Amino acid sequence: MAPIVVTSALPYSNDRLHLGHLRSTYLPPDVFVRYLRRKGEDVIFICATDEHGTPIALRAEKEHVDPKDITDRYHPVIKEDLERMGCSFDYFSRTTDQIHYEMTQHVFNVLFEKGYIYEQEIELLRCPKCNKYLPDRYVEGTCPFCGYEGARGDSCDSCGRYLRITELKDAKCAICGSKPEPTSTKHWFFRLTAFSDLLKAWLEGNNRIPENVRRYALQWINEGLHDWDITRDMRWGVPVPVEGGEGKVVYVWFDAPIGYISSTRAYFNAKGTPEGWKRYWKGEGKIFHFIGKDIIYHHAIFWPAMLMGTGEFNVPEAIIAGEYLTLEGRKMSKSRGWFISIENYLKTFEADPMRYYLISVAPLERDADFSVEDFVKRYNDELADVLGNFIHRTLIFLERFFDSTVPEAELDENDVRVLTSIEKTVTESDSLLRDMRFRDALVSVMNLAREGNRYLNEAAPWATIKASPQRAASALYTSVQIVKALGSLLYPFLPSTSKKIWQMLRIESDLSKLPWEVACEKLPSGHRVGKSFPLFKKIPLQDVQKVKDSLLPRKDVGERVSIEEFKRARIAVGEVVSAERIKGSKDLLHLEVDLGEYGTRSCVAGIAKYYSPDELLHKRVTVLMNVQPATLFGFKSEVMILAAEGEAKVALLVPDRQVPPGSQVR
Ligand code: B3M
Ligand code: ZN
Repeated sequence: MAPIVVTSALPYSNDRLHLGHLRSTYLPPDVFVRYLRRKGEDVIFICATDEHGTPIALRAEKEHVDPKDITDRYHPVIKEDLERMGCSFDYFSRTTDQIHYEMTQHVFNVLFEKGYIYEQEIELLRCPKCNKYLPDRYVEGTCPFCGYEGARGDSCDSCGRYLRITELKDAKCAICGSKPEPTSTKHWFFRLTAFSDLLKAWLEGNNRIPENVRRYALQWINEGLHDWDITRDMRWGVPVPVEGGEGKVVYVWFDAPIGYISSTRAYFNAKGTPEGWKRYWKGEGKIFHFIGKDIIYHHAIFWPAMLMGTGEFNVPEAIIAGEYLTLEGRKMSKSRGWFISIENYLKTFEADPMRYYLISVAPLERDADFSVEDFVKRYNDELADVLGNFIHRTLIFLERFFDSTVPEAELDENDVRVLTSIEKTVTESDSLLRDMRFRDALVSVMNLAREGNRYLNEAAPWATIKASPQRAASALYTSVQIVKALGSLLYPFLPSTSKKIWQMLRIESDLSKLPWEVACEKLPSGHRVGKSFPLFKKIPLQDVQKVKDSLLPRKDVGERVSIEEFKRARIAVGEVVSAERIKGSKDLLHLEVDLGEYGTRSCVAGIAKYYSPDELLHKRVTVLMNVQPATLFGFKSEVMILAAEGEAKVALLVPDRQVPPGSQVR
């Protein structure tokens, strides 16, 4: 059995995590690892906080604190959030640990000695006003590949490409906004170009690498790789360990993935077996990385090349990149406040319902959406009705008719058939989990609960208990075996629910250590089970709004205005009496608006893409009458027409009853 190390991407230690992170990077490997442990595999689950890099340094500079103060603040809360969600890391360290510095410098030195790292004078950017070099995120500008205007000095958030700082167009200093000046300085480069063929062969020859990762990575290789600048002129980071490197550190994306190894080492040091880590990273060891899709480049290109270059480590067995999660149909955005943090979610719910939702909503390689209504629906229909209700009914009837004791059974054909479906589910979920098809595996287990419900409804022990107590006994014997199987099989997905089921059944053994196949072992007749308690309390539909209020972010409405201030804006209903396109403009229409006692006013409106002149004629609309007038394309614009804008659509505000032109909005 080959040793397996599973990792989650290392979160930057300057922010708490949200549902998007959970979905792509933290829950799937946890499911995988919990399953592998039950299969008796020699597996470890490793993570750490990523504590270097310019975002942290930049923020420290703005807050006038040491970068370490910031990472000290976030490390414990990030770890706690993940642990409360059930992520069962064997070790969660930090890239500021001493051992990480040693490991990073070791890798640097080995690559340097092998000629894969070389020195070069290069042109970099320096801010004349701040009087310093501007590494990575200290510079903002336009992406030369996709034209995105918010690209940073090291990468483009829009197309996901890695950038060299001098490739950025219209560069600006992120601190003061000045135009930086090119200056020359000495840096170290990783000879990435030497690995094109090896990377290609590795990507093409490994069928455990999912298609999305392979496709992106091969596309980048085919576009041509560039050697990679792996040092920075700044103090925060791992010092460059070779001569002439004083005052420089290695780039955060060079040291961060090495954190996977150094955290493994820290784990074995803590266990008192410092050599133990080697088993996972060398020889037979297999490496699985779970990441978000925005960092495929770093994991499928840089990192394997670094590993290959050292000649000391294995290359990853698989890199699994979860696609995006949207929130209520809109892209999640940290900067716009549109996300649900783990911290906030856990104020209202336990971990398992979200684990269930995020794993079952869609396979990892597809985009998915979190919506509160869908969450409540699945919670009620699937967790409460299908799963909870089946278990509850089984235990209640056992209590009522058989004093909470598993009865003796005389199985008929139907009972046997149902019991066989336990074995079928055990085998099916086993192979799906091995293939990392987490959603399908969960669906398979939930189908067993569905089957249990159907069976119980048909067998109806509450109806047969009088006339045919043996039938009722066999039905409840069969049902409780399904309950037990569910308790066991749900463990990778819903660990605390599993534990509760075990408790209800009064099974003493530690689920995390039981073989996967334990689901097939029958609870013996005569075993006394405990009392049923609700696993998932149904959410009444009238409470959906409350759930929304507690989970969804509410954007700040901005500066408040007084009624008096608002009244200065004179808004009135008007009727469009003429409408025409403006020659030479795709966006503008010229309108004449009848405003009753205020007369007819001319208006230039940027709505030509959304409304035709015909549609507008005789429409009652609302306008701001006392806006500062302007002239556009030779037309006077005296009033401004009011419209709402959302999701690339524009809608005019119209009164919903007839009121005469000139009626004021107050
Ligand atoms: N710290 C977080 C990210 O870009 C970054 C991951 C490092 S993994 C070695 O999502
Ligand atoms: Zn500046």
